[in-house]
Amino acid sequence: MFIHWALREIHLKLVYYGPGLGGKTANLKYIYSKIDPALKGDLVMLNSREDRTIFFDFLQLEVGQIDGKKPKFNLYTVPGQVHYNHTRKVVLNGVDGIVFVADSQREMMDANLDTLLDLEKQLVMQGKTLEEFPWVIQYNKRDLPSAMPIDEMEKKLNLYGVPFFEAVATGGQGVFSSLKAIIKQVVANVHSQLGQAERMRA
Ligand SMILES: Nc1nc2c(ncn2[C@@H]2O[C@H](COP(=O)(O)OP(=O)(O)OP(=O)(O)O)[C@@H](O)[C@H]2O)c(=O)[nH]1
Ligand SMILES: [Mg+2]
Repeated sequence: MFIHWALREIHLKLVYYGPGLGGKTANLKYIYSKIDPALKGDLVMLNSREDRTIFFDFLQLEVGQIDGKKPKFNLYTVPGQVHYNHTRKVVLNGVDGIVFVADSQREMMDANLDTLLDLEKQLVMQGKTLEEFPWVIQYNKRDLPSAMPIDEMEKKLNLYGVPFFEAVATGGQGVFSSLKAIIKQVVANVHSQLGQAERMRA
């Protein structure tokens, strides 16, 4: 979280995290295509020639008000490919909320698990834990024939019973429900942090 007191703006960082090709960039593309231009910035995508994210995607949204301040949600995706570990760490720095985009295809379950463990490790390095941090799970690619049943995926991935959503990110199904749910969690969290920040400033 970053507070610009003069402009009365709060910047909050949401990161889409998950295995390579799981559909993180597809989420941002869909959100970008549906949001009123007055409430969004440009969609910045840093891709390889094969359309894989090599650094991050970025989109800024303005959403309502928190305690008289304008919240700006900065949405990022990380590169899912295993060898971009350092980049994920950089993008994740200062994160306020996470949408974990899992790939529902059965053959991707190991990659989902490895990526979730990797996420937990990165959070611990920032002094946070998955148990206490705002995050939601999006089970993406529900349209594919090898999609695992949700309750099986839940048992493997949803260790802390966080909100979860079924999605087909390319068609938009589940994209806004996931986004709204993470915003809700982050806003609830911010209220308590804001109180502390105001007191430290006084
Ligand atoms: N069938 C289907 N395809 C999807 C879905 N979501 C994404 N895709 C496709 O999967 C491929 C990868 O999607 P991306 O959004 O680029 O995946 P990513 O998670 O950003 O991948 P990295 O940037 O490499 O980490 C693309 O060809 C998408 O069109 C989905 O729900 N269903
Ligand atoms: Mg991507």
